[in-house]
Amino acid sequence: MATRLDQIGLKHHFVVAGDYNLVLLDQLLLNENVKQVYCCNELNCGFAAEGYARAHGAAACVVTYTVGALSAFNALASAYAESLPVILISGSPNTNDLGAYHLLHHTLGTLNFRYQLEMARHITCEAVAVTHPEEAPYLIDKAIRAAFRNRKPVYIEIPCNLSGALCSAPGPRASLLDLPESDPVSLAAAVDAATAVLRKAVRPMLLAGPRLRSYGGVEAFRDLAEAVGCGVAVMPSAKGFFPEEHEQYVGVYLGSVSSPGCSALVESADAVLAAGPIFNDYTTVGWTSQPAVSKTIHVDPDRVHVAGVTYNDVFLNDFLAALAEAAKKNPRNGTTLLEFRRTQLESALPPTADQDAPLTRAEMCRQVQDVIDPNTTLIVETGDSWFNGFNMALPDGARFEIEMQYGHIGWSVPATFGYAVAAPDRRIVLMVGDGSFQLTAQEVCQMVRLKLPVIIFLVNNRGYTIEVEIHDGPYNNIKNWDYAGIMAVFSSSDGDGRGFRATTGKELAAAIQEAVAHETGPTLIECTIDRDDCTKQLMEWGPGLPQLTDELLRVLSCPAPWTVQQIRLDGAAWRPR
Ligand code: TPU
Ligand code: MG
Repeated sequence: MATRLDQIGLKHHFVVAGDYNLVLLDQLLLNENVKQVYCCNELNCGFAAEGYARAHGAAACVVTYTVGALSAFNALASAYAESLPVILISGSPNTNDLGAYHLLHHTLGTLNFRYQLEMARHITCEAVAVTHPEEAPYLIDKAIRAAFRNRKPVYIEIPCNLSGALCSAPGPRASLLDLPESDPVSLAAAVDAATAVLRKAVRPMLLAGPRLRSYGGVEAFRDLAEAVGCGVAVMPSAKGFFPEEHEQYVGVYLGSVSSPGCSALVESADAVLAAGPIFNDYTTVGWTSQPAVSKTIHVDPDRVHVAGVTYNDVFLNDFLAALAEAAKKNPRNGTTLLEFRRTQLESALPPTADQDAPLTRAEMCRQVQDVIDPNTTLIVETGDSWFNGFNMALPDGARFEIEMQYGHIGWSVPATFGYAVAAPDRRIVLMVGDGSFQLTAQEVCQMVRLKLPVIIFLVNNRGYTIEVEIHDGPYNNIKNWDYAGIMAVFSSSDGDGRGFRATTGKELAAAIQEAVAHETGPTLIECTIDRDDCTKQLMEWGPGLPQLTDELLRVLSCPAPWTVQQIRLDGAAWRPR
């Protein structure tokens, strides 16, 4: 296992120790090329690996049986949704325990020791359990190969008593990391069909989707864009996959809450090539906006849909590269870009607020924007931080990370930790809301432990503002914390994390100055803003999501034939029509 993790290029793996994995951890420590990084809990451990995979291409984490693995599963599901090859390794009962009728701790207290493997199958593309030392090299390779081919997580279970057993040495890594090749006939046909569509189009557009990076298409997409010469928009989770300073860049496409001028271009296009998109309820703003299917060349990771025909076994990277070769620039393709530029007002810099007035969201964003340089990775958490992030300008080289398909609040803190471990030379900036932070806050202590100079903007708006905009109630209020003060707790006597609270523009500017200069640990800046001070995009997007409204209740709940009257929970009775 250690040799393979090393050979696939991992420099670290993330760990929470437990008595089902201790011997395995000893074995992994023998390979000094792959360092162990410890986490506070297994959910965070999984998310740290997820964040590491974003920066490094792949990741591994090691946990103990059931009590550990079941927590890590949530993060593994995130890696599935976000298309990241994360390898989850779990210790498991000894191979003789079942036959010996041994009931074991950390289990359900039954003799079923298979449930964890069965559960893992639903959230991985390959789940294997080693049951004999000689099977280990084969099964480990099988899982790792699947993770790289599918860009999805995998699960490997290793019994305690086999963790130190001898097995045959692994050979050279051979084809472990190879991606499958496209079917040449399908590929050529798909490229022909797409070329014909693009050649005919007068107002073509390119749209980058979240799967573009996972499936290795970022460079080919750029080549294609330049070959076609048309406008390029990105979906929110693909922000940063096409340079924002490029002359063809037109903004973030998110239906009615797109960046200015962008949705009109995408929706009026007569051909849209969408590369690795995910159109879900969030990204279509509650199914209100999506480029017309009949006009879309829809490029999935392993197939392409053009003009009502699906070309299977055509891989995204191959397709984009081949199309970039075939596509010719059509002088008319620049029309939409020209229109776009005309509609753009001179982008005025946001006004600087009165520096002694209470801090506002707009002033906070204005100052965060100044921190983002070409070497920055901006990570944004679920909440209004998403929308704050979409609005930030990324200079060339800057990167952007978001977990918008899975949308697990609390993801960002451990994922930022993992990302920072993988990319120690980048400036890592996190924007996270108070509600999200409360889920996984403790992982900041690991940033302190490893002296990672992450800058955390903790947006304290006293609640779940994103939920307030979707559907409000008392459940959106949360207990306030002394977020700045928590850094002293995490630093204790052996760390150097710093915490500041900014209630005005002046305090924020001073805190940012300290944060940028602080190199021996993370800095958390608690930005206190009003509960209702949110982006106008959130105000429009939130109510647009399908909710359980009375109208939907009436449409969806078909009473059973014997029901004469149903009692609503609020006490009001209604009769089925
Ligand atoms: O900026 P703001 O106030 O919107 O962000 P904050 O304070 O982080 O609040 C986020 C609120 C939120 C919840 C409670 N966003 N989504 N949810 C639902 C949710 C619950 N549990 C998990 C694990 N993930 C979720 N997305
Ligand atoms: Mg909040």
